[in-house]
Amino acid sequence: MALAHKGLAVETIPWRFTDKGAIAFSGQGRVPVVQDGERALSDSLAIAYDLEARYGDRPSLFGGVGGEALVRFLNNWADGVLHPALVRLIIADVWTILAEQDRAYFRTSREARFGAALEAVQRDRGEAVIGFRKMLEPLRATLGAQPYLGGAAANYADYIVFGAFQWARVTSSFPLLEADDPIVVWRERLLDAFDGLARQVPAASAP
Ligand SMILES: N[C@@H](CCC(=O)N[C@@H](CS)C(=O)NCC(=O)O)C(=O)O
Repeated sequence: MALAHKGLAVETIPWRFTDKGAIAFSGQGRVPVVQDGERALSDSLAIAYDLEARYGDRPSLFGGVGGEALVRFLNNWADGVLHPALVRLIIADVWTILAEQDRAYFRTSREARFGAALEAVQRDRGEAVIGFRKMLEPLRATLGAQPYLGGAAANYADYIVFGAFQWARVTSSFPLLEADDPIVVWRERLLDAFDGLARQVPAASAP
C-alpha cells in the first residue's frame, strides 16, 4: 500500500516462511523486504520512513514531520496490541492455508511462543472476539469522525491498521467485525484503493 501510495512500480516475489535463503541478502529473516537498487530494507515502518525520505516529491505517507512522529505510536499499538489480539482469533486458520513445507516450522515456532497448540489458542474465539471488537473502539470513534486515520485521505497510518485486517482477510474466514461496524466501511474503501490492489488477493473461503 505504501509503494502504491508513492506510485512506485514494483515487482513482487512470492515467498514462504521457510524460504529464508531468498531474503538472506536483507540480513534478517522476516518479510517484508524491499530491494531498491543496491539497498535492502526490512521492517514495514523503516521501509515507509525510507520511502518518504527518498521519494519526497511524491504523495506524502505521513503528511509532515508531526505525522511521521505520531505514526510510531500507532505502529507500536498495532505490533503490541492489535496483532497479538488478532492472532489469537485466527492462528490455526493461518496454519491450514500454509504450503506443506511451511506447516511444521509455523506450528513449532508459534506453539513455542503461545505455550499451547494452535487450535487451543483460538478455541474460545467466539467469546474473545467480543473483547477484540471493544478494543477497537478508539479506531471506530476516529473513523466515525473522519474518513481515514490520515484525515480526508488515507496515509501510512491507515495502511498500518489495514495491514492487520488484510492479513486476517486472506488467511481466515472468521468474522472479526459485525457487518454494521463503521470499521468495515473504512476497510472496504482501502480494499478499493489503488484500483483494488488489496482486493486482488482473494479472501480466505470458509473451511
Ligand atoms: N513489524 C515487522 C514484522 C515483520 C514480521 O514479523 N513478519 C513475519 C510475517 S508473518 C515474518 O516474516 N515471519 C517470519 C518467520 O516467522 O519466520 C514489520 O512490520 O515488518
